[in-house]
Amino acid sequence: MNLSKRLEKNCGKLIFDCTDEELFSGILKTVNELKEEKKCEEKKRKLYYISAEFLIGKLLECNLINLGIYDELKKILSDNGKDLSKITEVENEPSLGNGGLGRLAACFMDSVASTGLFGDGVGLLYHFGLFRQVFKGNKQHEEKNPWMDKNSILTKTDITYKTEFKDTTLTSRLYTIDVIGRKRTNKLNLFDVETVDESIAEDATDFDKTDIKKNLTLFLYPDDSDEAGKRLRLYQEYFMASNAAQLILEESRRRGATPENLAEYAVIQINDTHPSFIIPELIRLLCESGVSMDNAIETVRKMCAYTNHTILSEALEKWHSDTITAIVPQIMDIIKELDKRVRAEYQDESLHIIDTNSLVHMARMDIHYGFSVNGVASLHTRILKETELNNFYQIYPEKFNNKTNGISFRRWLEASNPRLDEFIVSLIGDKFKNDYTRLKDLEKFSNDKEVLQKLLEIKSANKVGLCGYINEKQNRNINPDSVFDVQIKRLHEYKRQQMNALYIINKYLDIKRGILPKRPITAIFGAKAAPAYTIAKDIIHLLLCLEDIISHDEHASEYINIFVAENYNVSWAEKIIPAADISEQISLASKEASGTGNMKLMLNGALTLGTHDGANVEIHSLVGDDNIYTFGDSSDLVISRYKKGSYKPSEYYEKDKRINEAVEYITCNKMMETGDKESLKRLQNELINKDYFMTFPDFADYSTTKDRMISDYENRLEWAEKMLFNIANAGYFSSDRTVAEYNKDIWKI
Ligand code: 26Q
Repeated sequence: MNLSKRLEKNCGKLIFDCTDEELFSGILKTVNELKEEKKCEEKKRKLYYISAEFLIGKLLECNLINLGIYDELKKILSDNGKDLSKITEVENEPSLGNGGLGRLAACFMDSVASTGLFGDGVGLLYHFGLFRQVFKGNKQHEEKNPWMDKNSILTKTDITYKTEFKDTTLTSRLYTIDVIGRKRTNKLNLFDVETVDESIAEDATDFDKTDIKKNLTLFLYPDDSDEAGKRLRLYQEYFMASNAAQLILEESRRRGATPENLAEYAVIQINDTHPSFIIPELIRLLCESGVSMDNAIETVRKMCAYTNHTILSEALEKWHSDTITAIVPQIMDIIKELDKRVRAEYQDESLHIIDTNSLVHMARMDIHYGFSVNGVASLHTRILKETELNNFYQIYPEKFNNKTNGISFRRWLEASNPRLDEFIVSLIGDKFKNDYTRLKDLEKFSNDKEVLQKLLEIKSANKVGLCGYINEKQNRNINPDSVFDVQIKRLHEYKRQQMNALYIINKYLDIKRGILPKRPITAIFGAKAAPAYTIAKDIIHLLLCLEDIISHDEHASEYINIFVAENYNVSWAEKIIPAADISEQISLASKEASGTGNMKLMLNGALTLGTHDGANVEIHSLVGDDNIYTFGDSSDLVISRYKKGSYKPSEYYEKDKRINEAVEYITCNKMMETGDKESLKRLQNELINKDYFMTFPDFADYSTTKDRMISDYENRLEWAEKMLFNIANAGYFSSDRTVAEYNKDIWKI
């Protein structure tokens, strides 16, 4: 049946007569039929990617692309006076992730299916996901974020399991989402609690955190949380691990595995330590089925691989053994046994799973009882080996490996920037879609003025598009001819949005003094702060107050503006990234494990303004000195400065005029009238007396580098050439490459 007929059948009437909502359901049905025709046969060995987060974003558009029917459908719709981009708007965005780690899992699922590997994701079905951010009184407020509706992409299965806790036994139900890749269809398996009760959620933070039966899968935890929430997080983690373990055992058994040869049938990638209870849980279940403890441990060790995503030591997960005992005693027994075996071999305290304060170090368990440990960018892996996990590297050098992160080019080029995608295809054909490093072929156009001009035109068109979207969503008028300077990522002090804010204050004050930039600048931010992270919320408040003041300053706002996107999410990213000129990647060196927004922006022709951190280092070596703007202290210097403990921000504040002026502004009269005095004073005090993430030492270099960048922007053709080199060298960051490396070195499926 041809596509147009099929769609009409699925809508139950003529396309011309359908509303966007009706078309959305009809297209969803059509996708479901077509994906059945794609091969998804089972193989012997299967990957299970277990993650507490899958930040998948809206799915329809990418599914159409991967099924190869996007262009045809778009044409059919427009012949009937319908706009596909309006129809895809109908879909709710599932908010099943916090940020980078969750989005990475989603890109990996796309690449696993698109490169034809047999592998599923396993996680939790959060009814409200991460909170929705709303701005009121220049502050962030959190609301719950329902996303499941009748048009849901979820399939309810009849698979249910039991999970035992000390005080209750829960019944789970498995829901699946199809991961429709280029080459095959895999599944995202999300477990829910049968008894969950959405009505107990008053709002995004206020609900009865003790009623586990009703609340376990209501919310995704923000990456920093209060005490009451922490216990619930433990329930979530064990529930996820226990269900994943039961699913893996059942599916493997069905494919012919026995408890003895299980490791030939399944390999598990543990996405950070959140799913780490899978290790003791699998051991426990194998023992229950009659395998000896020794054999169970050896089997599980051959199955599990751990990815580390952070070097912030405060972010490494630890659970008090009393808490684990109180909630899942059967798991604490296994962890004690695992710890005992470590102790028998190593005296060094720092290698033990359970420390002297009875804290269980999840990463240590993963390293001892898994076969692989990987970092997510080369600098990050080096730091893990040399400092953070050096003691483990000494005893298990063979387990350590690097897997530099990547992104799905289907979503972050083809779907979100069709203008650029089409232009690239017109220049070098579409073979690069099988091997994205072939984007390198674009370099031969680096002196072609027509090509460079066209790149600038595409960027302008995308900027105009973003301005329209911003106007529609937040009723702000942005000048599309201004430089779009973009910082979009979770709000965290180490990512240093505050440094960007200080720069903006300096510029604003310069403008008021009559020092005008050649071209207007628009600083675009998108960031959610964890609800319990006070300073992060203070920084959001600072940004919103500045946005408020500057936008009401008729003269200055001709030259500089701030725009903060409300409820920044994947959909926002898809609009902002194609329109960005400058990519702010300004974390304190050594703190950002990798970053993936940096890769998306590079691919879309934004130039990086970045520190020597995370994957910025790799971007730098790919594009060369001429095509990136780097600044700031090296990670080695930063690490040694921490060791010495000698950093005094007040010295910079007193000596450096620009820093002094910007920091003073935070509590000037105008700001005090506009914002919350307590919040602004607290932030100012934090900067002057603590500045834990060392913004001041990097500030002067940041400012001059950014000034140089903005002045270089005026040489439009040279800038376009730099854009071209960035796009041409972004191929390395395809997640198809990343998962191929995981498969070659770790999964072997
Ligand atoms: C932990 C305990 C309790 C509640 C929440 C958490 C929690 C949740 C999420 C801790 C951490 C996270 C998220 C971490 C994260 O997103 N890390 C990012 O991972 C990206 C993918 O590898 C990297 O590119 C980023 O550099 C890294 O910050």
